[in-house]
Amino acid sequence: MTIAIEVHLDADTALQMAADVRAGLLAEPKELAPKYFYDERGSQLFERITELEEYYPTRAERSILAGRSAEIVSAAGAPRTLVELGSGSASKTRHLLSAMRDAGCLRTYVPVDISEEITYETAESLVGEYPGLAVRGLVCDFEHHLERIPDGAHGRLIAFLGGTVGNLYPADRRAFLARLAALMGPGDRLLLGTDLVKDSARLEAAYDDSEGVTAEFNKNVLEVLNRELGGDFDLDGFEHVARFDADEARMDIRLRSLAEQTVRLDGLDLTVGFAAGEEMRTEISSKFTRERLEAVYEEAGMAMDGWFTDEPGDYALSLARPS
Ligand code: AVJ
Repeated sequence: MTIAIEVHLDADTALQMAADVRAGLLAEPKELAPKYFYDERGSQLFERITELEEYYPTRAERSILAGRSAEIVSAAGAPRTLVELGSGSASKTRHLLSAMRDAGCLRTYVPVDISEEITYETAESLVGEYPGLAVRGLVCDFEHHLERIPDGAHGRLIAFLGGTVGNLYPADRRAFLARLAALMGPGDRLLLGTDLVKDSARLEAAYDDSEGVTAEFNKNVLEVLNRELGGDFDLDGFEHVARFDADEARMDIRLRSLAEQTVRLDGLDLTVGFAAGEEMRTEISSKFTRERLEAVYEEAGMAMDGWFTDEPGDYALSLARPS
């Protein structure tokens, strides 16, 4: 069979969200997890963000893959399997798949994504574009089902692109990378996309664009809570805040309550108050340096094995192996 896709989504997902949002709204300060941004509208808004003049990371990552995939595949030891965490429409992945095909090593693509529909669609198009390719997809929340990734006898390249690792807090990031390291064999390599530290004006513009798309994307999480948890958030009662925290080397993204207000979530049987000016964090997006990333790998039981940046040095793809 050319396409085989396993689905691991369950009733758990909804319960998890309810528990998670309740804890976040009762915490001091309040906080929501960035994974709740991405309903259909949120995913569309993120697509628009990637096309904004100010938002450089997606273009930077694509330019590295477009120019250096052959080098990356060779440095990774000509793997037969490409695993992609958060594969989506796999638009940037084709550069890696083509380089693997040209190197004669391409056998299997393992997309891992939360969306069943897009995973099937992508699998169908890719088997058409790469004759002989086997797709063994996984539909799941990869933070929970990492251990279900199929083995690969001849080396796997595990790609985690888009800078999403930057959304994890240091302790969660370390745990996640350590779990990855534990399931990697000596011939496997991680390919990780990370945004790099740069001047705060450019960073803040990338997360607070002049068209207001990022503000809309941020507020959309309230719409998600209204729909999924029976909430009555008034989106006009909040404003988008995006600041670079230089001490922590990360963007800190929040929603600020414009007035004192009360929000009811029937699905949680919960009423929460917001003070005027109160800020609720919705995302962090960490920015790295090469040295910092080396340390991040080391504490997770990996070692950096390759470093590829775009021309201006805005963004990096790095390779790492289990140590
Ligand atoms: C796709 C999660 C990496 O952190 O830059 C873009 C998400 N948030 N603008 C990022 C995002 C606001 C993005 N990631």
